[in-house]
Amino acid sequence: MEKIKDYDKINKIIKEFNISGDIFNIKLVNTGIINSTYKVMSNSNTEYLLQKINTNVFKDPYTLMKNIESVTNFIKENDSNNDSLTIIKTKQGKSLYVYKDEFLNKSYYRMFNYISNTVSYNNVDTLEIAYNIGKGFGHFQNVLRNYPVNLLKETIPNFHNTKIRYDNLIEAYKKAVPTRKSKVYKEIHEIISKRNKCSIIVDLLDKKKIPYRVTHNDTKISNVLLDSKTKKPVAVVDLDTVMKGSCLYDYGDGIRSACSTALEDEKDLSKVSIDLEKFKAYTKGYLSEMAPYLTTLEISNMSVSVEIIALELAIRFLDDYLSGDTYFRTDYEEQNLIRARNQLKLAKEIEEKNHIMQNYINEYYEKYKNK
Ligand code: GN1
Ligand code: MG
Repeated sequence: MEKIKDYDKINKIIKEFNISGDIFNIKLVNTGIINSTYKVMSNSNTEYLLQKINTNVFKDPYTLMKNIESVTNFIKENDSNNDSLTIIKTKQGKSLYVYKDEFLNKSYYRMFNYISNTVSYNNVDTLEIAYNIGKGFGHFQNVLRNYPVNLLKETIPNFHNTKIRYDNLIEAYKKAVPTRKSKVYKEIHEIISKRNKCSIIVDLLDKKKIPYRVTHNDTKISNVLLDSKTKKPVAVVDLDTVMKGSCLYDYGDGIRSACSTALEDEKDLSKVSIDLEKFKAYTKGYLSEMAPYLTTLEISNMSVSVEIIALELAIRFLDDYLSGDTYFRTDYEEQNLIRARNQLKLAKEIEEKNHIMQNYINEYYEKYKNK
């Protein structure tokens, strides 16, 4: 946890929300690389999360909050096993508080309850945790199977459209400053050689060969809260990107996040690979929830989806590096380039293990499909 720069301002903003008791403590939580998050404790023993929405990324915060409100209400009504976020309204009964600075620039804040007796992880240390994260995201998709997918608005258009992400990267490369352009020559060529992979899932959706489902779109491990004692999944959080999409992106991104042997910005590429034991555990957890509902084409594309999402992340990181680091938060000059190289290495490792991975997927599918 870091020190808070604008303590007085944050303190004032928190008071705009309908919290119980008085503010006792505020801490900056630094896990995401998009929004800024603060954990707020009140003297009535209740904990909250305050978040400033990054409007550079989420252009329409009101639509975003409507999606979240609708999905969390649906989960609460239809899921007796798991919990979901509760939006804490402002004293005016709104789901967003708009802060205006002295130049009348607006920033948007929202608040959630903090789900107590839960933990979240940035690394998967045990197979039990990998299984439970897979199960948590699988359960989320399972519960939302019957949610009318077209009610959801697109909070970030073409978010997991790997084809468009690829085209954007090529444009960014053309426009980039020479100093940065000269550093990515090898990576750009590697990505170009994999161009066909970028269209696989998008084409299946476009041609209606696989269904649109309610998807989370940011299935990193820290987005499943686990029970602190039993380590069973309790709730899925970070619902900003809940939209319609392919379950393959969620599954692939979950494996990418839970089963890489190194952090996303590890520089030593020899450390970056995929941990097959964690992969098996996550896949088991996921399929124990979703196997009965997936189509044959979804199943047969599961292993390649992991490679595709790693490639997509490499593309997005490289695009941001070439465009001057305006999207992802960076702590040092070449962090986005390092992240891109890391994800390309991961994609290569996954490609090599593709058959082994798909065999396990088929095995667990058979095991759980009739449950
Ligand atoms: C961003 O901020 P965070 O960590 O929740 C990004 C994801 C990436 C992830 C990579 C809205 O998520 O798509 O996978 O970074 N979220 C958005 O670390 O772009
Ligand atoms: Mg996120």
